[in-house]
Amino acid sequence: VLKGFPADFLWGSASAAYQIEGAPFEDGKKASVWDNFVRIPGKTFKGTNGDVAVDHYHRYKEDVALMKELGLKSYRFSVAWSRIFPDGKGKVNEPGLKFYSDLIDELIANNIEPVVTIYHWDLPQALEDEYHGWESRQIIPDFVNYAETLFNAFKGRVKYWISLNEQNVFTQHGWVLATHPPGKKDMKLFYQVNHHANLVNAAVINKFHELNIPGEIGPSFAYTPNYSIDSNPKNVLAAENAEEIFANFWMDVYCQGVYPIVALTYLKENNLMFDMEEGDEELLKSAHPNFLGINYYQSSANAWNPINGGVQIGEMNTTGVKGSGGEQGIPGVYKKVSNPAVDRTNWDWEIDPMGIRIALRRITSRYRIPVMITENGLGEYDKPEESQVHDDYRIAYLSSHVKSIQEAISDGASVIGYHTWSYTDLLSWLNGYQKRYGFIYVDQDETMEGSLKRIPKDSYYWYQNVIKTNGQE
Ligand code: BGP
Repeated sequence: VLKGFPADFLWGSASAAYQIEGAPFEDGKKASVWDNFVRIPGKTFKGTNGDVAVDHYHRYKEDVALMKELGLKSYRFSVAWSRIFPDGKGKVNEPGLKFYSDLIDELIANNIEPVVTIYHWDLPQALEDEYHGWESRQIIPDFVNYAETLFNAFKGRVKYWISLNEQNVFTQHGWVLATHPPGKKDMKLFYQVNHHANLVNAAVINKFHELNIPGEIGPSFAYTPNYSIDSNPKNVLAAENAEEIFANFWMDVYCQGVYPIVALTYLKENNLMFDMEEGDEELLKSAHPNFLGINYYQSSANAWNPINGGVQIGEMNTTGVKGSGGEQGIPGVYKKVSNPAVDRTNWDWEIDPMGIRIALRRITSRYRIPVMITENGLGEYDKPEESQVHDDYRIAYLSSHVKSIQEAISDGASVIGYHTWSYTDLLSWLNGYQKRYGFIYVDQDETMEGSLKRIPKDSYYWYQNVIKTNGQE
C-alpha cells in the first residue's frame, strides 16, 4: 500500500555558504581554505571562485521572499566558520554571527524551518596554518567550541542541525584526489584525517545533547549505494567491498559507533590503519545522532578489479561532456563500471531514482534511524529563453525521486524531510557556474560578471505544487 508523506514533512531545498554567499572578507570574515584554494591555477573550473558567487550575503531577503512564494517548509544552509571566528577560535565576530541570526529570523518570519549545517567544507585558513586543520586532533576542541557558539546563539530558533556535510567527500577529495583543499594525495593520512572527523562529529553530537539544546542533530552522508554489475559472485563480492569500504565505513560509525570489520581488515592489511587513542572507541560509541542526513545523487555499479593490472583510483568527469569519465577503483577490491540499465548526466552521474529507495531501505534495516534527505538534485546546463527556464529534465529527475521516497516510506522507512540541491543556482566546487542545480536561475557564468538576476525556473512552479499537495503533485 502506498503511504502518503507525513503531515509535517519538511519540503525543503539546500545550499552551502561558500557556494552562494560571496563577500569573503566582509564584516570581519577572514579566509577559509577554499578562499585560498580556488586561487591555485588549475584547481577549479576556469578559475571560477566564490568571491561573488550569487551574492546571497547581500540578497538574502530577496532569496527568502522567493522561498516564501515557493512555499518552502525548510531551508538548509551552512555557516561559514570564519565569519563567526575569523581565526577559527578566540573572540566571536559579532557581525558574522548577526548575518546568520538575521537570516534565521527572516526564515522564521516566513514560516520556513531553518536547517543549519555547521560545517560545509570551509575551514578557517588560520587553523590550516596553525596545525594543518583536520590532520591534527587539535581541531576537536576548536570545532566543538565553534559549534557550541552556534547552539547557544540559535537555540530555540533552530531545531535541525547538521554536524558535518559529506565527511566522505571532503576527506577523499582533500587527501586522496587532491581536488579539494589541502590538495594532498596520501591514503594513510586520509584515513587519519577521517578518524579525526569522526571524533569531531561524535564530540559535537554529545555536546548538543549535553547542553540540552531543543532539537535534533545528525551528520549528512553522501550515500552512493553500491550494486553488482551482474550475478557473477566475483562482481558481487566487489560490490560488497565497495559498500563496506565506501559506505558502511562512515554510516556504521555514525549510527553504531564502530568501524565495519571488513574495512578495518583491509586497512590493516594495506598498512593504512590510523591511530586510535585511548578513549576514541568510547567517544564514538557514546554519540547518538537523532537522524542521519543523506545526500543522494546516484548509485554505483561495481565489478571485480584484478590485483595485477587493475584500474586505480581515477579523476572525476568535470568536463560536462557525457562519457568523458574513466573507470576507477582499487586493484583487488572493486572497480566502478558504467551501469547500462540507467541513464547518465553530462557529468556521468548515473540517474537512478530507485536507488534512493534502496538506500533508504538499507539504512532503515541496518540502523533503524530516521533519515533526512539533505541533498538530491540534477546538475545540468540551463538556458533561459525570454526570461523563462524550461527545465523539464530537472522536473523529471526530482519527481521520480520524490515518488521513490514515497515508496521507501511505504516500505517502512522513516523520512523526515527532503531538501533538493539546490535552491538557487550556485557555484559548483569543481564545475564552476555552468553546472546548475537550482529552482531559481541566477544570471552568473564563467566570466563571473553576470547581472545576478533571479529567474524562477519551471521546476520552481512544479515544486510549489508538490509542496501544496504534500507530495502528490
Ligand atoms: C555535494 C555537495 C554540494 C554540491 C553537490 C553537487 O557533494 O555537498 O556542496 O556541490 O554535491 O556537486 P557538484 O557541484 O560537484 O555537481
